[in-house]
Amino acid sequence: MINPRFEKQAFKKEVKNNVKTLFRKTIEEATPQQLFQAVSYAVKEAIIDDWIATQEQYEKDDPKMVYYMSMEFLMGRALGNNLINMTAYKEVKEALDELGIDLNAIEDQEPDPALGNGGLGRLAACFLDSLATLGYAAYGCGIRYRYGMFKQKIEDGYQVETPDNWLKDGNPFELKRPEYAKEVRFGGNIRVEYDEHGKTHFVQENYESVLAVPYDYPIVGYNNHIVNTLRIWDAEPIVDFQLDSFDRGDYHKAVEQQNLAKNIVEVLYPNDNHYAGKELRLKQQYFFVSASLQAAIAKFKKKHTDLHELPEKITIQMNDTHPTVAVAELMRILLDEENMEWNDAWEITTKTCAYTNHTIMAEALEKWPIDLFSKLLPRVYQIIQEIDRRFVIQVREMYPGNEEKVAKMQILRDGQVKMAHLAIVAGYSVNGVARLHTEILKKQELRDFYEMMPEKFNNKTNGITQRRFLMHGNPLLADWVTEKLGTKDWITDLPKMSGLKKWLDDEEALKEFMSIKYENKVRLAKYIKEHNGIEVDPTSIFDVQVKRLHEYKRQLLNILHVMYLYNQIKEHPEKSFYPRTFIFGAKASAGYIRAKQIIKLINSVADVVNNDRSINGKLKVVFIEDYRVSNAEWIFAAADVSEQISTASKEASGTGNMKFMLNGAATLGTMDGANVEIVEEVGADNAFIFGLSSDEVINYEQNGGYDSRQIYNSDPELKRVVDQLVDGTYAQGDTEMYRDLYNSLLMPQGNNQADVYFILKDFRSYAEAQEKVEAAYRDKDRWAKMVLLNTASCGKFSSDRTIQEYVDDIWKLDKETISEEI
Ligand code: 26Q
Repeated sequence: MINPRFEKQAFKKEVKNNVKTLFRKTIEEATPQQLFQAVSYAVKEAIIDDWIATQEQYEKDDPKMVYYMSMEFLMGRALGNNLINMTAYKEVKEALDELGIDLNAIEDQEPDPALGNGGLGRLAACFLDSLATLGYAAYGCGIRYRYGMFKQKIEDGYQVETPDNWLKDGNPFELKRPEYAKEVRFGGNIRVEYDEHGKTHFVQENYESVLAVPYDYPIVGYNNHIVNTLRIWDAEPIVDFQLDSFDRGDYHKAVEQQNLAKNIVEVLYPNDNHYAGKELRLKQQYFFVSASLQAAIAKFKKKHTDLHELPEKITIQMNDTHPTVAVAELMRILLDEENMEWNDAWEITTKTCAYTNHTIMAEALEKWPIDLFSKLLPRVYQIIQEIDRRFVIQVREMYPGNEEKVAKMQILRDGQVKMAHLAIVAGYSVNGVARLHTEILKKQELRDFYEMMPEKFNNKTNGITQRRFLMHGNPLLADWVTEKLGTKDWITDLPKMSGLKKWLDDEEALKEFMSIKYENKVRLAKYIKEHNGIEVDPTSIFDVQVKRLHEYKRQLLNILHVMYLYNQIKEHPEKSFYPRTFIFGAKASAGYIRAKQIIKLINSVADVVNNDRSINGKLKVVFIEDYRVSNAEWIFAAADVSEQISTASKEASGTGNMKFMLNGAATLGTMDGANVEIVEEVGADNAFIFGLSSDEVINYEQNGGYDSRQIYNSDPELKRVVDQLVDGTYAQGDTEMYRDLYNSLLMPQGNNQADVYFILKDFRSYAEAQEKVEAAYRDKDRWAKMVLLNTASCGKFSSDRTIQEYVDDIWKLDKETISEEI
């Protein structure tokens, strides 16, 4: 049944009216941005009804809820996605057509909400979509950064960051909720008081504080009238600068609080998989965690009097260690504000909090200097000391005389607060994000904890939402899938995709599948022409690597191979070579120099290769500027080859790999992260696997690395490529521009041998896998089957499956349904 608000005449009227009341304009006079606003407010009208009904139903049923705490939510644009989940996309498109408005152009007016870096933030967004779609009560809790992930410009081949002022035109989907504001306190000192019963109380004095003000975003479930909430917090000064303080002579305090409030939520840290021990980052963490917990407890207390029941009604999932201060803050609230005893508070906390690990990269582990931590959060620090003291007693009981264990496992050690240790000790569940990753955690990184508390450890292989990454990003394929399966079930039940296997031997179907891929390549080629000015051939192989730029992800391996191919083509012009387009998209953290050099190198190679007439356009290299959720949707749809080439053991899961698979691309990858499970689903013959295994990598690492010089000296073609980094070929004669990259491959790195990411070691095996890709692609029939089989085998990788596993094994939530009539 269609929602009456989306009924064509009614919807058109609403849009017209919105343009009038918001902007005093007619449709014809309004700018595209104004039309976006007017359409979005009309959509929000419809969402609000369901939102209210959902929240009333939750109020009535009182289901157990999950609070998904995350520093990042990489949501992507809301308008198109909301229309899809309300099942109103086509109706609205038609209604707007009748008004002479192009929905796609309107969607393009929406700034991409980029409150996240990459995989971890996008995973949080997919999880919210799945939670609402499956009918589970959930809150996303995060920060309303004034500036999200920076916008990337490429100037002269270099990355230049510009601020992402995503709120400048206002956000039609958000709802400010000042009535739920909470105070959050920082710093000062703790005074101990005793009451008349001799009980101790801890009072924070001389603190600074800010007001956390929530903004709610609707999270629309697919076709089920459920609307959950993403609650992100803004900071405001508590004292009103202009009215009170000046008069009261409190001018300095007022300015300070104003600054504190402004600074806290100013900007997302653009580090991905890298820890920076900045005080402001810790302030951000405590700020949103404290506000979210206060709100959660207040909500619980509206219905319940006994806090011992808290774990039956709420569960808190910590997205990596970033919100781990939650365990101590929950203890603080229970002890100091609710006057509970330690043992009771601890039991409640350890039944409520759970932790997801997203990385084994040592440089990403959060370890806060005790000095900084205890000054900023004095009471929370005292509580962590007590947690640590009791934990050490436990370790000593279990491993008498083994002080080495204590040293390895302690929360407070070497002048640091080790957040992962705190999360594991206080959490009731610890999970990794792909099978291999969880095994590595258990056997290596977190081995001591696993041995002491094996029952906490479990795996939850990541997933992605097919609503955004197929329905919205690739409507042609989505419609084709529905037609071939004869049902839309796959939209909420992705394993149904396996039904496509019956078309594997149907030539007509294969042709249709490939012509949809072709259309999507044409669409991307147009985008590339518009944004990069580069002409690419949609009949060439689109070989794509899009993800954050990081050494372990090995974009350098990819571009070195492009340099190698270029040499081959130049040297053997007679050899047949299937035309290829290598597409990159990646942001480098602003301070990550080597990552930025790799971006420059890719652009330099692109310049040389794309402008060399002698190779007849056989090879093209494109660096897509400002890779983000909105252009990602188009890129996945257009890819033939999915580059997933991290050093084995380093990529916890990867989720881009799943988005490519869903859209009918073949994986070219190492046996790392979720690639292992992708190959398991699609079969080894339908993927291109190369390189060292994670065991081999770990083994080398434990023995100080490997000798990259030996490979360099014994493989002349590879040597030539590496030397081209410093012979000026790609630097207009400058031999120093890429010296550091060259050194990284051949010179010892600190205490390690050279090439810590095994690029030269894996090069030959990568080049061979690339040859197999080319051979497979030439055989049109074989290729079509292979990529259709990829789409047909992607069922496991829906975030719906992942969320159901979290619910069954960790969260134990109650399922909710909302009736049709509203
Ligand atoms: C930590 C401290 C201070 C500043 C920043 C950070 C920080 C920020 C972001 C540390 C790590 C991240 C992001 C990590 C991340 O995105 N990890 C990815 O998570 C995905 C979802 O599970 C996996 O698929 C990827 O394999 C993993 O790299």
